[in-house]
Amino acid sequence: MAGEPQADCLFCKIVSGEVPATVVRETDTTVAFRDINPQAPTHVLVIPKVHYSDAASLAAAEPQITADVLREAGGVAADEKLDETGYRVVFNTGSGAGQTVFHAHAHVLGGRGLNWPPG
Ligand code: DGP
Repeated sequence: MAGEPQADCLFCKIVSGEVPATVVRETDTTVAFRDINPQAPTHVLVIPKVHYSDAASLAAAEPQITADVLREAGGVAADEKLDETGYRVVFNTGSGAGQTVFHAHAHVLGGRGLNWPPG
């Protein structure tokens, strides 16, 4: 059923605690944890606790939780003092755009110069 935990989903296992992660923030609806393969000095993933495969399907079904994810991304940036230097929030969507884990997640990247356009 939409939103329910998926047995084969890595990020659902992080939500449940079955797979460990370095959690930096948590709310009733979201978890933020450090990326295992950081691409910047700060690289944190913010995920909804409910399972949707990507940001667009999350937003269509759960607009409030989508807002929670974005608010928490801003909270991570503030915690990591990225507000002044700037940071990037990225939702890779689809394998052609580099999505490898099909549970919606925001990448929060900062702590170094970030080029535009991204590769
Ligand atoms: P994406 O490629 O946009 O689907 O991002 C998935 C990210 O998840 C990628 O940057 C690496 C990260 N990742 C993969 N496996 C793990 C894990 O077991 N723990 C943590 N903390 N991050 C993971």
